[in-house]
Amino acid sequence: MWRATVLTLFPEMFPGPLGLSLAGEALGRGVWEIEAADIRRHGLGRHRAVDDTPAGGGAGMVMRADVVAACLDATVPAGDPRPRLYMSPRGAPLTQGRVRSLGHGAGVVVLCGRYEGVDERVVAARGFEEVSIGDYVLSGGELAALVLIDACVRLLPGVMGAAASGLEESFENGLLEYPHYTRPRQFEGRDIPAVLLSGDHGKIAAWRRAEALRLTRERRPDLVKDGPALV
Ligand code: 6GU
Repeated sequence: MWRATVLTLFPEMFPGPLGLSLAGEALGRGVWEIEAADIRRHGLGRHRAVDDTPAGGGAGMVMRADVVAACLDATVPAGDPRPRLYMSPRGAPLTQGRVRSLGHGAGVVVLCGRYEGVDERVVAARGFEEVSIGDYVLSGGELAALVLIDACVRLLPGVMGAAASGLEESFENGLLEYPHYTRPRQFEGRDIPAVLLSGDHGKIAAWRRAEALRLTRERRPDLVKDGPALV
């Protein structure tokens, strides 16, 4: 079974939203599982301290290498084949390709740090790879971990309603998705594009491809190989 182990100071955040809807139903059916390990349980002293002031000075606190290592070593057996990911805005950007490859594996071990970060030595010593979910800063890695796990879980067999529906969406074909419409036929004076009501499946497919390309050129020229949109 695909398994996510999350090391966090806020274990109550898991499964959180992943306990609802398609991911939550699949969790209940045993398609995947999630375990949140409380780093605080490995904290030091009467106050279970998990962080300390940065070497070299400066603002904020840094999570201690010994505490994070103790939590990992007590939670994840040596030889566990799952990749170890440290959620951090400094990390390599998460892509749909990486998500697909993580979804095909045994699962993930995810370390959530506070923004000031985790002592670099435990990241190196325990083989964590830094991963970011975008160019903005979150107050902790937990929301980023939920994003990463959601993206993986929806690709597992038996999670999405229609087996194919995970594959045609944005990024799986390198383009943004075409626009969707449903009833009513007219909404506040706006019609559904006539081609979608024509019953001509060849024309519908061609329209959708053209719209996907148009939207991608407009919004994400970086995704289109033949260069940015002409103005
Ligand atoms: Cl992965 N973690 C945090 N704390 N902030 C982020 C992020 C990750 N990705 C973007 N911002």
